[in-house]
Amino acid sequence: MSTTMAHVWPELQGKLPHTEADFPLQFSEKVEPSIAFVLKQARCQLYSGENASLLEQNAQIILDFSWEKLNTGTWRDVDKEWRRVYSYGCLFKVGSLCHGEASEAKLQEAIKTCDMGLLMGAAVMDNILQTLVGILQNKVKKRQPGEEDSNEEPAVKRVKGVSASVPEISPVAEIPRTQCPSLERFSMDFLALQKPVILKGVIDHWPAFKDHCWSIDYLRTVAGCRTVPVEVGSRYTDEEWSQTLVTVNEFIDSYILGKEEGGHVGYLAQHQLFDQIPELKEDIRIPDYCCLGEGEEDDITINAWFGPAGTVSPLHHDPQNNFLAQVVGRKYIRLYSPGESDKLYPHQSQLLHNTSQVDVGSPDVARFPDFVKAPYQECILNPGEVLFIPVQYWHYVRSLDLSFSVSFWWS
Ligand SMILES: O=C(O)CCC(=O)C(=O)O
Repeated sequence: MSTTMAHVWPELQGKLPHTEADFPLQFSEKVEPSIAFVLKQARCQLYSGENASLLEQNAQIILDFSWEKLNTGTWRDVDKEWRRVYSYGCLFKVGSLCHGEASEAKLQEAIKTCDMGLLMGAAVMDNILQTLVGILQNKVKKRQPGEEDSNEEPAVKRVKGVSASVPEISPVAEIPRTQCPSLERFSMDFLALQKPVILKGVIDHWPAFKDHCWSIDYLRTVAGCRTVPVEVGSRYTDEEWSQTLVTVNEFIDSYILGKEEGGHVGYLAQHQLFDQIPELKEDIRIPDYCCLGEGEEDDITINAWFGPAGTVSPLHHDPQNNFLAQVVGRKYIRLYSPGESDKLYPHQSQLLHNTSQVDVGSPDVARFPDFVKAPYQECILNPGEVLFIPVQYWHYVRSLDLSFSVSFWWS
């Protein structure tokens, strides 16, 4: 770890209101007076700049108290006020870490603190944590491409599970491809009929292909020090499957370059990545066809799917239309129409009712005899191609290479 010191505080401070009186701290009565008092004290300490350790202590009280609230009951029922309080706690902690000279380790901790606020908190003060993390990210030492591997073979050669076996696609089951159809053609031939199709030539202009090709090195550069949630385990239906928080660099080292002991599979599959890392969002575009939906652009959910060869998304369906855009590597995808649901043995539980009990890669035909009777369509989705998955269509996805896809859920 580098011990370089950075004077980052003046730049961060420039993004805060000029005076303490202008710094907003308004909460509903849900927030107890005792914690509201600590918030005010922390604000005063942030502006007086006299005692960073007292500020740190108060920030920690705010974080611990609100963390407890965030982890009580189901996430859906957590009051947004507590998510706001948590964000303020993160903001005060960043202030305490970055006062005076900040070591590389403190900068890294401040970045992690911002990310925790962005992931678990609710936006406060015009999403100030996003602004601050952008500044901090530019101050930390970036790993140069290949830097960590100076005595090893190039990273790309060590990528886990390169060249997983490529399944034969039966010509009768193959999902059709079409070259950049007009909006009208797509609407009439595929959307209205709810027919899957692979669109070619519709994302070639994305900066992710033209300007900064997405690669391990590029991800390290734009997001290496950022903390993100990842899924650990072969598939989300497995008992031992879990979620954890790691930096993008740690994820690449452990799960992409295979330094993780025990052959665990890790999948960076999440919807917040593009909000967290605006540089990545600038590299993609919402497909024009989404305008055929009734929702607003803000209602479109954009998911990132980044993982090594062999990651599997079990057979499931979603409540919206989907454009699954393949940026890096190839994926084997199998689709079943909603009409086949009774042959696919959905889980009984409310949580997994959209997921089949059948392991498509190795189906237990004795337990699930009707599964083999269900007709399906399949494809190998190549970089630059976009698969239209109509709403409620069952899909099973297995990456054949190191893969990065982006999905757009729209209605
Ligand atoms: O790419 C994957 O692994 C899964 C994609 C998916 O399930 C989706 O976009 O809804």
